[in-house]
Amino acid sequence: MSDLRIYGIARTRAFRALWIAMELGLDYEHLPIEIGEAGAKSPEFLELNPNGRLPCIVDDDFVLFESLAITLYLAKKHSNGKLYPGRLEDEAKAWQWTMWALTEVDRGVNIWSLHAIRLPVDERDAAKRDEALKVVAAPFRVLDAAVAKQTYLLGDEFTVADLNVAAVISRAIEMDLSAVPNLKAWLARCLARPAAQKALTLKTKADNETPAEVTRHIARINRL
Ligand SMILES: N[C@@H](CCC(=O)N[C@@H](CS)C(=O)NCC(=O)O)C(=O)O
Repeated sequence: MSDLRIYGIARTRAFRALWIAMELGLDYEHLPIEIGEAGAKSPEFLELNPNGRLPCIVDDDFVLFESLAITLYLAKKHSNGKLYPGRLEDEAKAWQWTMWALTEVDRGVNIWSLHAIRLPVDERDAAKRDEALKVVAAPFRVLDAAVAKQTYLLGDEFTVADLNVAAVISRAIEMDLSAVPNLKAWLARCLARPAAQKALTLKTKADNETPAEVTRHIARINRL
């Protein structure tokens, strides 16, 4: 049995943990548990993550929740200065972009994808979808400018900063991104990486197998 266990079906934010694990070539066990009573809200899982949310990892006997804390931890532990920056300032920039992704664009992209793509057509709310586009427009221009002058967020090399931001906004690849062409090219570049493609294959399969009532439940419990 592997020392690293990643909990959460790939449709959820577990995608982020799976992507970094594949990027780092780690040996891991994936437990694709669902949200809700039988999965993330079960007594056994609540022992690991009392939030009852996905993902969570167990690394040997170390337990960690919060998807982007997981990617930062695994990158720092295993990347030997490659995916995880060695310089203090670069490390701080990786934290900056990680927190930016969570606070500025995570919710907006999620709302957009539910009301543009994932909910059954007659249950989508065009007003919520359009409002979400307005919410992400300004931060997307900031990201567009950042990757206009260099290939990746910290320079010439792909790092965990790119992985975190690209993973958070991965569903935006289906938006009309013509107003932010540098962001569009950068996102496509990040998602074309072999590890991202492998994780996306799992995510797309899980998306396609998700019943409408689960998507409806996600929208309702998160007030999206
Ligand atoms: N900030 C957390 C959010 C985790 C989260 O909301 N996960 C969703 C799936 S993507 C979940 O488990 N929702 C079920 C629920 O809220 O009951 C993270 O990034 O890990």
